[in-house]
Amino acid sequence: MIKENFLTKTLTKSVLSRRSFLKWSAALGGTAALAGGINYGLKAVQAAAEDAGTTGKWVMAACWHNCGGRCANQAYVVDGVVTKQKTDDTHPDSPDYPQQRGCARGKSQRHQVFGADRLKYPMKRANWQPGTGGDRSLRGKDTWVRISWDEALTLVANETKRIVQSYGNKAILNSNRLLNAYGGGVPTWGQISCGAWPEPNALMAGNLSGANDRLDYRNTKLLVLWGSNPIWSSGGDPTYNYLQAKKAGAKIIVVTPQYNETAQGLADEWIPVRPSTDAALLIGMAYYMITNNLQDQDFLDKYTIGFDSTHLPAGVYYKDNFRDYVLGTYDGVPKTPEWAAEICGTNPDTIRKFAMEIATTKPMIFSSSWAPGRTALGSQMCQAFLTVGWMTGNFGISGGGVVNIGHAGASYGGASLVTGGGTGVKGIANQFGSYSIAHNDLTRKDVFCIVWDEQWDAVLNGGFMLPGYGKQTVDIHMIWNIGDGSGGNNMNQCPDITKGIKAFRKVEFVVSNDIVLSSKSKYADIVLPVTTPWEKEGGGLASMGGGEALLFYSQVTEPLYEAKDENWINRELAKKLDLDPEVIDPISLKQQAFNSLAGSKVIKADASGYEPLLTITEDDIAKWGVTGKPQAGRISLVDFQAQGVYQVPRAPGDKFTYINGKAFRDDPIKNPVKTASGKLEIYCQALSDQIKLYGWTTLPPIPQYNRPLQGVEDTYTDWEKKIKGPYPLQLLTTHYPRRSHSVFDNILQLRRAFPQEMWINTLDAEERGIKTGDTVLITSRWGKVLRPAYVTDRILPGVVDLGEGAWVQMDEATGIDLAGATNTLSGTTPTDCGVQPWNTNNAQVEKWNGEQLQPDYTWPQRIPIKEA
Ligand SMILES: Nc1nc2c(c(=O)[nH]1)N[C@H]1C(S)=C(S)[C@@H](COP(=O)(O)OP(=O)(O)OC[C@H]3O[C@@H](n4cnc5c(=O)[nH]c(N)nc54)[C@H](O)[C@@H]3O)O[C@H]1N2
Ligand SMILES: Nc1nc2c(c(=O)[nH]1)N[C@H]1C(S)=C(S)[C@@H](COP(=O)(O)OP(=O)(O)OC[C@H]3O[C@@H](n4cnc5c(=O)[nH]c(N)nc54)[C@H](O)[C@@H]3O)O[C@H]1N2
Ligand SMILES: [Mo]
Repeated sequence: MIKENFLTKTLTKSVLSRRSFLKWSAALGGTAALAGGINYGLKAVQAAAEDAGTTGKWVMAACWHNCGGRCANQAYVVDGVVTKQKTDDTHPDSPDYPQQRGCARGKSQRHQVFGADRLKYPMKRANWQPGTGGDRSLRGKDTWVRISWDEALTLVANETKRIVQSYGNKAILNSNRLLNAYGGGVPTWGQISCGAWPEPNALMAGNLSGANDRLDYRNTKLLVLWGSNPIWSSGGDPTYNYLQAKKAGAKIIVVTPQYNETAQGLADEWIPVRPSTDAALLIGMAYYMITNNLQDQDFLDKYTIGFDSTHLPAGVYYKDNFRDYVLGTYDGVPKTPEWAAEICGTNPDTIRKFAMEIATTKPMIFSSSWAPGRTALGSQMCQAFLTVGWMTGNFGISGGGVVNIGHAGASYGGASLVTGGGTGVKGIANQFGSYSIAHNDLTRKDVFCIVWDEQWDAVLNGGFMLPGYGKQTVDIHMIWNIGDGSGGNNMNQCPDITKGIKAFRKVEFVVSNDIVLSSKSKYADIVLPVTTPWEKEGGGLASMGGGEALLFYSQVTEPLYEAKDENWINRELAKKLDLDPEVIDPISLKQQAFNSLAGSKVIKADASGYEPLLTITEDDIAKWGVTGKPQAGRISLVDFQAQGVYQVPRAPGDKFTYINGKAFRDDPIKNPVKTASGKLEIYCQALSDQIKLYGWTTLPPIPQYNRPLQGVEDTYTDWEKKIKGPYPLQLLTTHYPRRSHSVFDNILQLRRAFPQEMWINTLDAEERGIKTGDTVLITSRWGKVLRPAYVTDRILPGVVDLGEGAWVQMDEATGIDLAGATNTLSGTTPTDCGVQPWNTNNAQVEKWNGEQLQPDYTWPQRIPIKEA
């Protein structure tokens, strides 16, 4: 499949001039053996290096992707190439003082950095023309032409100038530091990750929905992990920390639509629930608690508002309280476990037993991940979850907690014990501002940005909705996918890839920087190859272990091929755009790394404050070749660099032990929660107002279950009579161990270890004549994908699951994505405060009678093919 590719030329022209490559080339029998890439087999390179008697060295290396872990990743470097990897062995492992161990992805990093499919040169699309874009329909299927950096940057600068002069900065979608200085581009935003959680966390709980210290988890009797799968999706130590709680006697319950790896490997009990129906399950539990008087009424009375008619905020109609909604006092619908079961699918007896258990086991940790909030009307899940948790009174106490935890899972909980300093580089603001994923102030006047669900419609049709300000128009002519670091992959990771491809093919110019031809780059006109953190001068710092440890990673190898760092790209583009390069790129990477080191702080032994982490001498400064002042700290810079990790020693009961919300629990008058009322708000007017202000959906101030768009009800044409519709299944898109989002999906070893398969229940499979391994067609209202099936009883009937992040491989003739990128199936229906409801979707699955898919580890890699 792979014809002549750039790689052959790479090795003969530029890279082979380097000493080490010459050596391997000789050892491997000349360039022919290398035609498959320098990772033609890293094993071969390794063998060659060993044969040649070369000795390498271990260095601490970066693992920079968005999985939530920042684990210790060490690389064995032989002449600039990494031949093997290992993880944290900087100190012996123990539960109190754990190693920061990496996963299969981190340990595959060398296959990414040295992969045959690395972007090697600046390239332009063969049929691209400045001014018009040439034949734009060829984006994504054109051939590529290698060009020089000077040509590439001149073309990018000229197109940017032309588009800004012709249409203004609002004609550019996305921005970065450099473009911000040139007037900016229209930013995109959304609650892509934490779902609906930030607003309920802020407005109901005053952001006191965090976790206790990991060591305190050992004091709990019951740990509920709602919508969580840390074994797959909490990189680093969280699962290990949960395991310590279990060893200390905690019972663990997992509540998810699938019997996931965590339910299997860690939990004592699994409680199944249909996706997007958690609010119903929780309200059914509340009914059992209330009717059996199991709620912690003293806690509710003292610390919360809105639970019953006598504890409502002033002016609120007495009927609008949670208790009466649950009992059905005024609407005539008691929210019994049977009522809940019809929606959420959980057995009513299980609901009762579960409610009894959480209400009567103290202390208990009631913890949810973000996944159940990444749903349509997701806030109602968050409202119900916090409320039912608070009904048990497990707040602000040792061994307890009502917790929403992101992808870090159980870790430190409190403020970081050791932190890196700043780089010294000041940000350059975009004139269009942006909403962030967190709780936003919608009265700001300086914002013009597009929610991710509406970006492709905005490009195609010119319209989108700006929260707080209503319908807006925009006329986009260019997509700016040059990021300052991992800039995101808007083509692959945003809703509706089919529409995304049309949008990319509409504009006059698309530019991208990247390390591989990821989906956003494949559909670009010009791609700029960037260095990975393994190739960057000076190295850098990463916070690990929930802020208990700091990692220093070194430069592993010289920049590969013609890859350049983002700072250099910004600087050179600045010159061509008549901007001052010193403003754009004021501090060298090495100086930036040094500044962060010098500013690193560690908590004092008595926990009274922070002190400098590093002792730095004149000699160090001279060796680094940077400017700086000597300073005294806890350990020497040289030791830190050699060790790669500084971790604060911990032991149960130490001075750093953190209990979330303790001050409020101890004295609610003196230490009110940062909410409108100063209490935990079961009735939260601010939340309801905020959701309404965003403009997409509405929810009442108290937790209720309301029917979401594309929820379980919409799998039926008639929900009352239970007549199934054209999309009779619910589709989950979980975070999958093969990848960090789209990153690593190109690694063949990971493809082989974790196949991109669709989970389907045995009953649903039998009905369709599907067996494990069969190719199936998955269809949603938004698109179609092909994938092999995994038939299992580990997922609820009526639910299917596909891991998110596979690199879309659109078959243009049929419109079917062969790779199974879940965003071919996810639609553009923003909800709540700008949430992308990934886990609320309907699908149909059928056996595919066409050609069966070959395993994707046998597919050709995305290596740019030279123009014919
Ligand atoms: N390997 C890997 N790890 C990752 C990432 C990755 O891409 N790969 N990404 C990282 C990032 S950025 C994030 S945000 C986190 C996400 O981490 P989480 O928010 O925890 O999301 P998931 O891991 O997708 O889902 C966790 C579990 O929730 C269940 N679930 C899904 N929908 C629902 C629902 O409606 N109700 C209930 N009760 N359960 C539901 C799923 O079946 C799954 O078992 O993962 C991080 N970790
Ligand atoms: N259907 C569905 N979609 C989802 C989700 C879901 O659950 N379901 N989850 C959502 C979540 S939680 C998140 S956080 C988002 C993540 O969405 P994104 O942040 O958009 O996804 P990534 O794949 O991490 O994008 C990283 C990009 O940076 C590039 N890159 C990697 N290393 C470097 C580097 O060193 N320098 C530069 N310049 N580029 C680099 C990669 O090639 C890739 O294109 O996805 C969301 N999308
Ligand atoms: Mo995320």
